[in-house]
Amino acid sequence: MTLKLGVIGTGAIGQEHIRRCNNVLQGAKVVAVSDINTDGARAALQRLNIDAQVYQDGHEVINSPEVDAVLVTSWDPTHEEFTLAAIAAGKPVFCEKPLALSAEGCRRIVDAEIKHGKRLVQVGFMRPYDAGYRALKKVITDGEIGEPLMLHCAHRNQSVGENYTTDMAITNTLIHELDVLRWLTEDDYKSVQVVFPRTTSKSHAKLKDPQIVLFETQKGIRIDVEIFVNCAYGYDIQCEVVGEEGIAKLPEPSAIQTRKNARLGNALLTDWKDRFIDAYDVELQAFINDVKAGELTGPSAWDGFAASVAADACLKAQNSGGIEPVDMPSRPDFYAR
Ligand code: NAD
Ligand code: NAI
Ligand code: ISE
Repeated sequence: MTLKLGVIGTGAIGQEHIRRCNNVLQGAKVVAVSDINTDGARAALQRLNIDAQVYQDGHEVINSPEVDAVLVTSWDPTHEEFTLAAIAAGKPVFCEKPLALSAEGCRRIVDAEIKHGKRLVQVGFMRPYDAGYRALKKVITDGEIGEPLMLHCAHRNQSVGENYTTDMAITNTLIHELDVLRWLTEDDYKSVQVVFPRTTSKSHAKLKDPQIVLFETQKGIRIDVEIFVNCAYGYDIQCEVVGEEGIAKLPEPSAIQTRKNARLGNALLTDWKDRFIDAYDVELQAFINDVKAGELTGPSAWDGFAASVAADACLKAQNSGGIEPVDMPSRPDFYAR
């Protein structure tokens, strides 16, 4: 059986996901799309040479009898509404991160899913599917570096647009670390502080960039994450784990080394699409397979909620300048691992 997908939002990642579902992955095809920019949606389908129904509204996609499962790839503030609507329609939904803009919004999704009685939501946290992060986690769980004591991380984007504001460094960018570092350390955050170094001249009035986010976890691990979204030089994700017996570092993406003009060089990537291209393939194939098997196993609405609980504390810390607690409720049995 081919799983028929509806995609809400045909922007950068929407187009990437449509392409991979139809041309790369097995067992699914996109049959319906919507975007507030309907012409843009039509143009995207034409460019991708894909024949799918274009609807005016995301709710029409969700409720179309032709659609078995939904991908939400529209802007962050729309995720909660469409995910709740998919749950109400009883359809599995893959929602890009963040699941909602606040923990309160994620909680509404968690409550709706529990009321439905079966998992329907997978959040687009793709890093646990990345081969590098998986290898890093294995080194830790195999005990090769002893107990983790400190993590030094960086999340750098080449540049962002004028609509990207100081809070989005947390809700749109750091949200990946908020998820993957929980998964990597099998720990929860206890408190957080945000400090602002001198702002780059490449930023604008509504964005303080870079930012440094400092966490303490329940086990006492100290984590620093630099978020620098106008770093200019490339797309760069770093994660170094300092343990009792050694250090483990996320591998660099493979790149050809050149020797030219008396210089030794390794090209760097510039775009998240390329950096995590394989991880996106694996996460969506897992979603398709799990929907067909009748049981979702990837990043859950609870994982989306957990990341947003930490994000809320980070937003508070951005404004207070102080150390803010992260109060994570205990995991309901419904989401038992
Ligand atoms: P984008 O601006 O290129 O695309 C968003 C699209 O959504 C636009 O075409 C817009 O017209 C459409 N849209 C907005 N509101 C809508 C609505 N109510 N109904 C239908 N369409 C609507 O942005 P993007 O870079 O593609 O990001 C989209 C989402 O994907 C964001 O939530 C972002 O956080 C997420 N994202 C995730 C990753 C990742 O690494 N997992 C990478 C990029 C983006
Ligand atoms: P696992 O299969 O035991 O799952 C780990 C548990 O942690 C799951 O119950 C899940 O709810 C939770 N979890 C998943 N992603 C999380 C996240 N991002 N943050 C916090 N919690 C998270 O452990 P395993 O095998 O190490 O898998 C880890 C993740 O990678 C899972 O999401 C898994 O589905 C996914 N994965 C699956 C592949 C597949 O082929 N099915 C391949 C690669 C990754
Ligand atoms: C974008 O939405 C993503 O999810 C990328 O992975 C991240 O690096 C970027 O900062 C976000 O804007």
